[in-house]
Amino acid sequence: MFLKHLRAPRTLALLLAAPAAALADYHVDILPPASPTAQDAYALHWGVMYVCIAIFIVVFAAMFWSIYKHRRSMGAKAAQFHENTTIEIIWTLVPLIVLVGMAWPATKTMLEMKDASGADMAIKVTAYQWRWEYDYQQDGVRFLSHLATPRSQIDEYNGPGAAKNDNYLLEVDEPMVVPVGKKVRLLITSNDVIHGWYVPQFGVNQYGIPGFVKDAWITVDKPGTYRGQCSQICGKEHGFMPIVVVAKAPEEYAAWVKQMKAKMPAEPAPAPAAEAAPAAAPQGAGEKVAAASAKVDGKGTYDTTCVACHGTGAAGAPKFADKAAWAPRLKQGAAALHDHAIKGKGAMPPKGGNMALSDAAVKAAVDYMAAAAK
Ligand code: HEC
Ligand SMILES: [Cu+2]
Repeated sequence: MFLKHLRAPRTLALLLAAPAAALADYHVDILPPASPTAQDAYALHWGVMYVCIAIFIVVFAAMFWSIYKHRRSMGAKAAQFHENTTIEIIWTLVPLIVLVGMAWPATKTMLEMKDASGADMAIKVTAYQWRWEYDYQQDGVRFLSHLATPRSQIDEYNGPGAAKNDNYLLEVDEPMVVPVGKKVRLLITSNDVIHGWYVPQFGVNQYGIPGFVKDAWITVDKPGTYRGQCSQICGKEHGFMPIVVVAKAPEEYAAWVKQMKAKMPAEPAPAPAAEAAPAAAPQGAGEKVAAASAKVDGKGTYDTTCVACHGTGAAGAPKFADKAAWAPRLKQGAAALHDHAIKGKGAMPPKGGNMALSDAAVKAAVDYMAAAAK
């Protein structure tokens, strides 16, 4: 039965033929836990597994022994113990004790997972189609984290594509960084659809739900890199929004905060009144809208929204002022570019993911980017 489920019999043959030393690498287990609640979950996983194995052995041993010992050829007569109160109490109590014995520690762990009180710091995690934003509540650092695997490794329309990286689809341009040994509270939400912040080694798999803020917590005990993925089917690029968390010693973390702060864009200036006008204008005020949108600030929109990807060329976006990257795109003409920026194209989300932007603001940003690439 089990063999039937092996992908290819060849795998089995290889495993059997491999020397024992090589086999040492093939242990079957979940990833090593790296946070207290993950440790508890790991202990529960194996604890419950041992209970299951013990029950399996006892039940099957009793069954096979009974079948063998009381077989018909030995002239066995079936014992009659209908309505035997003693035995009914025993076979109700034993499973009850086993179940409560497992449920008790499981419930304790669940409650512990939900208790983010007394945290040393908080990070607001916002999911977008298809990237993550980390907003450090105390340290004032805020950034987007995108898939870093190049598109050329992903697309296989014309053959197998480029050679894949070791951490293919599990690598980002800007990882979330946390200090080791500190209790970090995560405030998880979403900007569009339901996503899931899932990092197996932390034992955290929390939905990000638009309009709700859910919390979770981690205390990473060892410096290192921990990887995960969005656990909800959140749209066509669902597989392309990995999570990478790097845990650093507190001093290194402080240095990272300083470095990130230097990179942060200045606070955006308050939106000029003209930008609010198109949305507020009543229907039929066509002329006024046109006049207002003419004043929309393309550079301002670019600096607040589009720069996230186009500034560095993250996730396959044509880089700002990179003439070679823009040349073939500019050939499509302004109308097509406007349309693609508003409706989205490939890995580019509609309006760069900022649905609060007016169409005019997006068009102005496209014009600004196009002018810089000419
Ligand atoms: C999440 C990352 C991201 C953000 C934010 C983003 N873009 Fe893009 N953009 C991309 C990617 C990726 C492409 C390449 C899409 C493709 O051709 O498959 C792209 C392509 C474009 C193109 C070329 C489209 C074409 O037809 O070749 C324009 C124009 C553009 N973006 C404008 C904008 C504007 C304006 C903003 C800000 C309002 C913005 N982008 C924000 C990722 C982004
Ligand atoms: Cu998602």
